[in-house]
Amino acid sequence: MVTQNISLEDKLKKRLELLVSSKKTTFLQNDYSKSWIKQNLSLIGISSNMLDICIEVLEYMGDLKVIWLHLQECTGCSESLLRTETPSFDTLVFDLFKIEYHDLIMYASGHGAISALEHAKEKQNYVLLVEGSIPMGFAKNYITLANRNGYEEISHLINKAEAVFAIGTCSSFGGIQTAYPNPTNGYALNQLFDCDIVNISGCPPSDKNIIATLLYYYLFKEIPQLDSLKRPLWAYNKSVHDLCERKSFFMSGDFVESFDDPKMKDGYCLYKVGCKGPYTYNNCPKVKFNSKTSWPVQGGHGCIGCSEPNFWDNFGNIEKPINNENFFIMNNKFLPKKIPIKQQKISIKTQKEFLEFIQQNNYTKSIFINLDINKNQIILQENNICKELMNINIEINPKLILKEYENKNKQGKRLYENYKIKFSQCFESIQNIDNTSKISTNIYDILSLFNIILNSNSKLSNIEIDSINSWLNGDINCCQLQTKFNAKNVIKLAQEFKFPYISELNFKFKNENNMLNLDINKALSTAMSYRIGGLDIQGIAYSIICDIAKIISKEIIQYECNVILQGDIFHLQQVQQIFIKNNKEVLFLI
Ligand code: FSX
Ligand code: SF4
Ligand code: F3S
Repeated sequence: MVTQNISLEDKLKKRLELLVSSKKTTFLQNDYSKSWIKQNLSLIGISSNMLDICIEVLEYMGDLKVIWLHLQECTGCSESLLRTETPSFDTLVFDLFKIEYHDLIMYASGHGAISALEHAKEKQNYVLLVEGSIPMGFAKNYITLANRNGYEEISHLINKAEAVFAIGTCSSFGGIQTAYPNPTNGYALNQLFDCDIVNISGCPPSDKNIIATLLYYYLFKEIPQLDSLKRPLWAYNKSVHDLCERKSFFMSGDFVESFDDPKMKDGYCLYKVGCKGPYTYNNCPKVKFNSKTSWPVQGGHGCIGCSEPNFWDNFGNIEKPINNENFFIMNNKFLPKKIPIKQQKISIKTQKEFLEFIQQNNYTKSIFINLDINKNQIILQENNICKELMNINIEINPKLILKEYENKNKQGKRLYENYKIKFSQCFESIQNIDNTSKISTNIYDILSLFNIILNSNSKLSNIEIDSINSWLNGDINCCQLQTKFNAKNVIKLAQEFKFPYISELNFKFKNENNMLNLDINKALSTAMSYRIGGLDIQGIAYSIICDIAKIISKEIIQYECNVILQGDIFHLQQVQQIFIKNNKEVLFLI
């Protein structure tokens, strides 16, 4: 199953050459077949230029044998597949692949069913699809099939399978059965078996994602590109939120307040009633369910994150937005693993000191990210030459920043109106701040700016306003602001956030004159939407810091070098993890 570096078209040609000597198993040259094959190809990212050759290959697909096992689950995955329309379920089982064994739709029963399974296994070339988690608790016998328990059944079949697909969140990640306290001690497939397993998560997954993955596999005889959770990228690379038809309402801060809110049918966003779309990666808005009739958010309930690991525990209350108050339970088993970070007790103040440090440690090419309270720099060092990479020039007067919304587009103005209603007291007091324009070069000022605008809907005291004015005049820095708004307090707030999920704010870097210029406009609007929708200030603080770290980390990937981190915001473990995940060698200076 190694992906070779040849074009998809060449792979198809080779595949066809191998197949032509065998007998075609079906005829797919009619308009109906052409149309559903075309739709599926577009889903998996194959150009319609390849339609004809794909059809030719698929005409042999009857030689693909499928064994579908049910373990601990609710049969929802099979139900989802049964409701497929293009192609219909009949087309699937009569014209395409051959289902050799499937608990739910077997016409044979008892010994007949078991002998069908044994017979299929003898043939040795089959694809194994597994629905449900595997109980490993008391005697493993919570699930039995004939004389074997679930674990034995899978072990018996998995080694001879030519490909293995975990269908649904239960077999992909454990799912509902493994939610706290996991009474059957259930496991996901890939926690127990070592082979390549493709996860098609979702509780249930869309029929389209199951079928298109099978088609992809048959067309190329290899598994598609996967994300870090081993899910096909074409289906799981975007968040539900980014594909959602209610997203424009999210961006204008228009939320339904309850499930019987009449605004529900006008398309208002469901974040406030618990939608977890921003934290969930799946293409549900695009492929939908039940013959493409609807999907959860269209039907009026927020996404509950069903395609993510441990969604049942980690997302807390399903009908409330994530915030510390609604924290429910977190199953540590599924929290992202923390990779230990290398640390050194040293502080670097100048480029000269940086170069000396590099020499002492025998580093070749390095990037120094210094986000210290007084100075923010990203310096690339190559062959002893240093080059500054980042530039920050941002207006930080909250009053002037908010005023800009009066000249924004319709969505921006609408967001501003919603903010003025939701944060009326805070908004009114911000109007008492001086008009002094202050351009900052410091990320920590941005933490304070967001915090002044979004901390809470309470009046700012005269002392707080005076303190903000002194900050804008340059008399004090952002770490000397009144406690509520000072930048160090924002880091503390971020540390207090209980969830591991980042609300993506969309900070951006614009590349101007080979320098990365930080742009905060979209991020502020997005943060205002999240805040109006019920994310707490801890969640906002956490997301600002992690989001900035994410874009920096992505920008520097291209240099493929050692990364040296210095600054208070790197004390946040999640921020360190972002760099460790994306970049080569990472060192943190304390
Ligand atoms: Fe149910 Fe499938 Fe959920 Fe699980 O779907 S819909 S409990 S993912 O294994 O049957
Ligand atoms: Fe859609 Fe949910 Fe995102 Fe709102 S929060 S736009 S309902 S996915
Ligand atoms: Fe599941 Fe959310 Fe889709 S709940 S079905 S991933 S919209």
